[in-house]
Amino acid sequence: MEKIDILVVGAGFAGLRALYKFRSIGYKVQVIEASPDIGGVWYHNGYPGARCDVESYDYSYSFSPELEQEWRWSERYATQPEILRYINHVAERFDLRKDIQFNTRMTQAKYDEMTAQWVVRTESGQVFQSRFLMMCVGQLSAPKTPQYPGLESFKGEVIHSGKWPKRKVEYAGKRVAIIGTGSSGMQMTPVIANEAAHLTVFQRTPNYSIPAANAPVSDEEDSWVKANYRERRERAWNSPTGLGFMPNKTSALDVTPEEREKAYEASWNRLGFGFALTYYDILLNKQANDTAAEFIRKKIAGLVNDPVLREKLTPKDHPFASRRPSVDSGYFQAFNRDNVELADVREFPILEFTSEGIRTQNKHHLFDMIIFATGFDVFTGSLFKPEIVGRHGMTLKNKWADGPVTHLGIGVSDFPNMFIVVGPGSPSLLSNVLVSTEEQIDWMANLVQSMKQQNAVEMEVDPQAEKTWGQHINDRVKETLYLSTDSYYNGAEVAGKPRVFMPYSGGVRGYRRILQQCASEGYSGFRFYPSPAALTRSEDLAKA
Ligand code: N01
Repeated sequence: MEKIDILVVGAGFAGLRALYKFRSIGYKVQVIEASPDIGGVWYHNGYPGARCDVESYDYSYSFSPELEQEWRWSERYATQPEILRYINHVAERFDLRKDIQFNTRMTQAKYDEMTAQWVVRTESGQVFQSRFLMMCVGQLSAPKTPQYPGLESFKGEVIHSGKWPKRKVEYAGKRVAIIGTGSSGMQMTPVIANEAAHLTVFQRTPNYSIPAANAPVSDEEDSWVKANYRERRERAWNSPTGLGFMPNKTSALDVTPEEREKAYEASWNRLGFGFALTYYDILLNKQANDTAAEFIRKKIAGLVNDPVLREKLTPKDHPFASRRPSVDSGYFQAFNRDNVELADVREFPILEFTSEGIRTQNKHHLFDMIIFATGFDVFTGSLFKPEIVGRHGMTLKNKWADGPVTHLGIGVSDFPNMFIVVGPGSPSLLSNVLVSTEEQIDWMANLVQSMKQQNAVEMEVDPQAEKTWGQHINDRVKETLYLSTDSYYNGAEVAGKPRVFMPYSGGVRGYRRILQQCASEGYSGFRFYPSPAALTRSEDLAKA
């Protein structure tokens, strides 16, 4: 049995950051990773056209000014291979690999209440004992494949975007299907369309998208960012989304239509996600949102030649950004090509897979390759894969049977000495997730240091604090338009999943302040114990 201080599960951006941080303050850290290499989602999502839709300079670690200065991003929005190169560079530079064990899937983590230790078991039968368990398993790492009748009978290749093979996938000259029009489907469509003989995109819900306006980074731009990196980081940390954009203080409804048009036009080909902050109330007020949604619909109309296709590709059934919009590079334009077809599955649902393709209500589509870009069991899918057992045999799955409950998205009552990084209850997927990741990990490290100063061996969330945080999450989301539609934010992406709004919508800046306040109050809502609470209780009982 290997004894360690911090067992980190997952070697993506979060796991590597946790390793770096806790090791640098003197803890023995072990990272276990189910995959053969580092990178997390960026290891697995190698589909054509995969790139980050947060600007490269902001989707990077801020903890080392030297790292910031030496890394040279080549494009405004980095491709997946470039992000993976960056992650590998970080791992080499800070000698992280020596504390990561690959091909090691955690099957169970069980808290031993008497010794205040987590006992972690892996698929291969290895056992670790650790004081703290840190879950860095990501929110988009449990791919979801709809189970259609006949799926197994298809003779061609079937691939999920979130488990893209490491070998070269040959789609040139082939008949390809993409099912799903979220960010993954929208990113790969124009790239695959360029080379496939024929591409059919199966769409259930038309999605809003903003042009990436991607471009190479010039030397001047690179020098300018590097000379001003601290200010750029400060802006990101203090912005609502962690992207550095401050919302315009004006309401979309307080300006003339002409002024509004001008403002949207100015944001459109420049800001990516920042478009949603052109006015502060776009995500707060339906009427304000309508003005942005209408602007995007007009843009789509200008991009798609065929009027029938245009109509089908235009999102109308939900407010803009109430579900995750995409940032694309030529998605709508791809449908002007002769080799690209749209299959609207609301109009003609998929009936079955056949040995040769997909049969919908109106047609038998023939394919050589079918790509599922159908997303993930978001937020909880990866946390529920292993069995996590806290106090009194309580499993995380049971604890969260009606949806996730946490204090500040960081800890869960009944699960002492366990941390969850950028999981439910935190800004997570509503933010630049790297900003939230670093913020949380540094804060957790301070909490662990505070425990050390107080000679505490055990930390546990107060159930009342959990209730209060849950209430706060619900109060904040009611101010927004997020609840007006089904989305993976509220568990609608998986049938039978509790319909609970999972991320924290109060913004990165607000969340930061809440974390700071909690720390200044001596980590309010977290109880510290000088010896295992269960042991003390059993000794007291014995005395009585
Ligand atoms: O997954 P999604 P994704 N039949 O869940 C459809 C991040 N990301 O992999 O909307 C037919 O968004 C589903 O339809 P509907 C980003 O946070 C980031 O694209 O449920 N269709 C939808 O169209 C993103 O939000 C980058 O009606 C079915 C699609 O599949 C998240 O990952 C790049 C279906 C799933 O969309 C997930 O994106 C890529 C069915 N049975 C992704 N089931 C960056 O740039 C599902 N669909 C950083």
